[in-house]
Amino acid sequence: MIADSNLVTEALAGNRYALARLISLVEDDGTNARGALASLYPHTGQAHIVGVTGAPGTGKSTLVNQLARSLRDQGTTVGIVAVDPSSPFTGGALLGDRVRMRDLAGDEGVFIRSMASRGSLGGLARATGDVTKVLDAAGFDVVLVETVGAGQSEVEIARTAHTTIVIEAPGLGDEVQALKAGLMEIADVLVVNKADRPGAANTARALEMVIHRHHDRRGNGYDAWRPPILQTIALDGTGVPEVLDVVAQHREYLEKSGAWAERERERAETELLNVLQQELLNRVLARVGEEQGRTWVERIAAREVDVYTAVETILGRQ
Ligand SMILES: Nc1nc2c(ncn2[C@@H]2O[C@H](COP(=O)(O)OP(=O)(O)OP(=O)(O)O)[C@@H](O)[C@H]2O)c(=O)[nH]1
Ligand SMILES: [Mg+2]
Repeated sequence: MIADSNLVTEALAGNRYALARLISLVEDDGTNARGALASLYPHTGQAHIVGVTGAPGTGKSTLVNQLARSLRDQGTTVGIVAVDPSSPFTGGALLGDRVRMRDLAGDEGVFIRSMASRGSLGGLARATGDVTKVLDAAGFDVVLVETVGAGQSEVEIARTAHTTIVIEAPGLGDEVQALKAGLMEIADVLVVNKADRPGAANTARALEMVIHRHHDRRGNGYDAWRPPILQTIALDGTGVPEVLDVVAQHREYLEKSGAWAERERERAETELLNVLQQELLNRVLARVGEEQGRTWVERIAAREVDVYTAVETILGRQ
């Protein structure tokens, strides 16, 4: 057994067992996790964090698997975080995970972690960010983060990546699926997967129109990157090297334009606000106490007091 206090040292030294334990510790949060995160944080900031998001079943897991294999062929080490929130679509994810495990098992240059669903989506976002930090600190060159782009929280997770790949697939509906989830906003690279299926070219064309209209509206600030649209067949790897080329180009663009530093600041700000919000809420709730809290809820529901007056009173008492 390795003591919790040695986990960081061991994990950073390349001990995979320690790394797995450290990730579990961080996932579960708690006091020990905070200490571990504090000591590993100075070692973060090296990895290229690449988010892979899109509607359920578009082929995210299959593509992540292929991207990881191609990166390994280039000698690049890869951490993978697969977020699998409790959803009715987990069948595909599980299949994808199994495929991935088999292909990449036994390779020291790859570390895969599937995230269990958390109590809350906010908790999931926090845990994903922290696990990504662990893999970054452990020295993986690229960290691929797979999230189902199905809601605001997933969009938020994707926003913490340096490069976000949004995946579409033909035949998922009449409209372009990603539009609904607001994923266009965060796409740095668009991939139409399942290009072996009919309709892929149409999907690509539809995306082209939308993304370029959207891009032109963004004006010409520092964000001069036009998200390229690529087609892939993740099942056999067709188009995957091209995706990696574009991802590398995006990294170069970020570094040269100053957008890399800008994204780091954005991430720091989002994290600070999220943690501050959560901590303040926890502290206030702890002081109010469960019983008092319930009393306030009852009084608001009974129209004895409105919510603003209630909050003013609660905070005034701190
Ligand atoms: N025809 C075809 N099928 C594909 C392709 N890529 C993936 N699939 C299949 O599509 C299904 C879903 O693939 P996954 O990789 O699990 O998709 P996912 O987006 O990770 O799914 P969730 O995690 O459940 O949202 C699987 O049956 C894959 O084999 C492709 O390029 N062509
Ligand atoms: Mg999946």
